[in-house]
Amino acid sequence: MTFDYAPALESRSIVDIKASYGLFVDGEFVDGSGTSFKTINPATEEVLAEVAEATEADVDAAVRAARRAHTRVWSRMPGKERAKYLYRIARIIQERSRELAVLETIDNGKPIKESRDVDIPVVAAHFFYYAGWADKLEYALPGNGHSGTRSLGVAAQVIPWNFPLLMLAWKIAPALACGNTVVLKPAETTPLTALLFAEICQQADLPPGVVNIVTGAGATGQALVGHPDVDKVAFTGSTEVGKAIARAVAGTDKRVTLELGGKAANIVFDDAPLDQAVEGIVDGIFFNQGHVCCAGSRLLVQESIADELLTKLKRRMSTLRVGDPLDKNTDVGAINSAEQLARIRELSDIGEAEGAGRWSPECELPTTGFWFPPTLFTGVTQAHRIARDEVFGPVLSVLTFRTPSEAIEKANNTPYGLSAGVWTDKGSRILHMAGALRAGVVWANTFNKFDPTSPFGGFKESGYGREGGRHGLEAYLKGGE
Ligand code: TAP
Repeated sequence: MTFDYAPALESRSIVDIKASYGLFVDGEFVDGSGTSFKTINPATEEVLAEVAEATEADVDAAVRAARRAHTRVWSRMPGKERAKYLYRIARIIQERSRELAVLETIDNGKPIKESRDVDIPVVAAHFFYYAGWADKLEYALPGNGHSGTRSLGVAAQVIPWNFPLLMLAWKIAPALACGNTVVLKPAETTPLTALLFAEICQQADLPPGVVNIVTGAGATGQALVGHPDVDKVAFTGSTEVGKAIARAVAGTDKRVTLELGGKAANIVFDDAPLDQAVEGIVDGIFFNQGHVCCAGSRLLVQESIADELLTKLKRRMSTLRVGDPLDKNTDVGAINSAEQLARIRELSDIGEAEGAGRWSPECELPTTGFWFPPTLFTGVTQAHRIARDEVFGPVLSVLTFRTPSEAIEKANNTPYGLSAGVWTDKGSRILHMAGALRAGVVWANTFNKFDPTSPFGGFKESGYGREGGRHGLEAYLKGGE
């Protein structure tokens, strides 16, 4: 699904952003009982809207609505009927994809060509995929001819700002297919597409209370995951907050899945197709400004080809266009927030102070908004902070290795274990590396490929549980993992 986008200003006018938004509870938009916060366009710092900050009482009302909807309607509905709603939502997402893409780009800062060609089509694909599962999870109840679900009940879902609508789809589509109802909290800096999704639920006539959206900051998320009447907590975000959530639910019978941070190695062997590898490296770290949990933020390159690869990589980086996210030619958009920009700057300055060589192509950054150029660090050692900490920005650390076992040792030398990439001509080496790398996803001669049929998730401090594919259903079913 591609569209020819008109110039930025015209694109901006195709979305109707309201001055203020309430919460979506029990099928309606309602005022919150607390204060509100502003969401801004990170590319311009323009205030987009005032959004309700859900209090504990608001969260409680949303959880109650979800419980009622689960008990009275959704868990009793035959799977084939639930599927119809999911298919309807998927089709409306396709129909309104242009509006969703523009809104995502305005609220998040990501290039329109990414929200248009990746985020929104994959969101629709998730709803189509899980719609197909809804009638395959039933079991027959003895005697009465009706079927039942193995649903858990009410799912509390908390998501980050880097793929706002896609993370929502990863959470809501499997939960609903399995017969659960949800209360979802989007990130504070990117609430708008979740609120537009609430409108889509109304348009699809989804029964009230099946999906509830509570906006707010960390305290709202805390109230939601801590609510005594939620059965399942699904969190995507930082390892730090993930650990706090695991502590908060310890000792309860809430089921939990955590999708957390990463520090992926993208490993290039001397027999790799180098031009293809350069494209994969660029996509691995500069896609979505590097705000990607599975970003290939550590490039491990075999020593004998390091100079040649770096020359090609710098040449390719020099062609990246940084700027207006609504311009369809833009490759690297705005950093999502002033806080995230400060973190990227701090870690990059530490990298330089610790002795790594810093390089960025010449590029003129806009004077308003939050921007950081595509950046490369060479001469990085494993002791450097930029090789260890998740930067979550367009910053690549380059390390070298001589042997496959050294590559494996370096790649695994991280508390994270979400993803990795391997570039080589040898099939046997791909299989060997895939077995040896402690990462939930290992891409071979490609990077950042997402599909609803594939499970995604981490080892170690990258969390536990899987989203996507058949595996993604288990987290929402009784008798699952
Ligand atoms: P976080 O700061 O952890 O925030 C994630 C969500 O949790 C936000 O909605 C946040 O609200 C909320 N939150 C904050 N404190 C909370 C608390 N004590 N209890 C409950 N909820 C709380 O992460 P982020 O900065 O938005 O996202 C970046 C991180 O997410 C990176 O580490 C990245 O690797 C990770 N991530 C992982 C994946 C997967 S699939 N593994 C995918 C995307 C991102 P606020 O918006 O108000 O902070």
